[in-house]
Amino acid sequence: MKTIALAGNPNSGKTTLFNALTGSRQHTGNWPGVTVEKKEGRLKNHEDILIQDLPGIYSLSPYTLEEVVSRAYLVKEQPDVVLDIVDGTNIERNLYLTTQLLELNLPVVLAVNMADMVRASGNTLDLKKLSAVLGCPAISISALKKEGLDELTAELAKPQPTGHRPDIFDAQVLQALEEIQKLLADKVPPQSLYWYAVKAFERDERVLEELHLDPEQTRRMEAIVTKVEKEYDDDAESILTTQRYDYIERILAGCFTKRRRPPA
Ligand code: BGO
Repeated sequence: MKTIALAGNPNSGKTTLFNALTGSRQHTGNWPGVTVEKKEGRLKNHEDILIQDLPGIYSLSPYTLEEVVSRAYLVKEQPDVVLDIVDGTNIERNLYLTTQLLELNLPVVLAVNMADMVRASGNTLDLKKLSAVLGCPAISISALKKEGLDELTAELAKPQPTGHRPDIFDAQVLQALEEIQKLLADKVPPQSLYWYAVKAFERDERVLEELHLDPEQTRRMEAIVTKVEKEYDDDAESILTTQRYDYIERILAGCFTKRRRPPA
């Protein structure tokens, strides 16, 4: 059974898309140990493909129950594909989560939703370019108007390779992440090593707890992180957030065009 995890921001149209892709054949329950709704269903006309709906989230931080549930599923269960739905009318904010999903080393398919509203706004988004820079397929859809869903279904049914990891961080941060990966190499599954390194760099408490670093490893980790913090005069988590938004701004400059207003 191929499993597709459906991830996206709250209000991106995730429920509408889940219903459109699975029809009425859904199973609803709770995620283990928490009162967060868990829904799964079979992709229409593809009995062998399960769509696992994840709670709506803005990032893979450990601060809300929804974030904890979603990231635990993605990292531990390793779905075959992550279907990332983004609101095309709010692309900058929505791509923040995308930058994090692309670090999981899982194949990602991007569904850019609200195509009807993007069209009506007069703005244009070049999805070919977006797909090329992100290293994953990007498909324009309207979950509400049921546009682009056949193309999306066909993409989901194809074997999906893991794309390249986009160049989000600068040289100093990448150097630190390299060093952290060496430190963690025998502690985490190799396919998730980069994701763990990013989270350890951010001093993510849940990840640090899980890693059980000894005092010497903790000292070395701190030395790597504080060196970068001193260079930027900022805390590690904010450094990564800033660089993610800088990256999104850079890529959107190449593929997003705002409607030109006629002169008054
Ligand atoms: C309301 N196009 C448009 N125009 N709207 C869409 C599309 C699309 O492609 N896809 C979804 N929506 P959810 P999450 C609503 O409910 O699926 C709309 O949180 C309303 N409700 O219809 O719930 C969708 O699961 C009253 O809108 O998102 C929904 O991710 C007035 O986006 C909203 C206006 O979709 C969120 C909208 C009583």
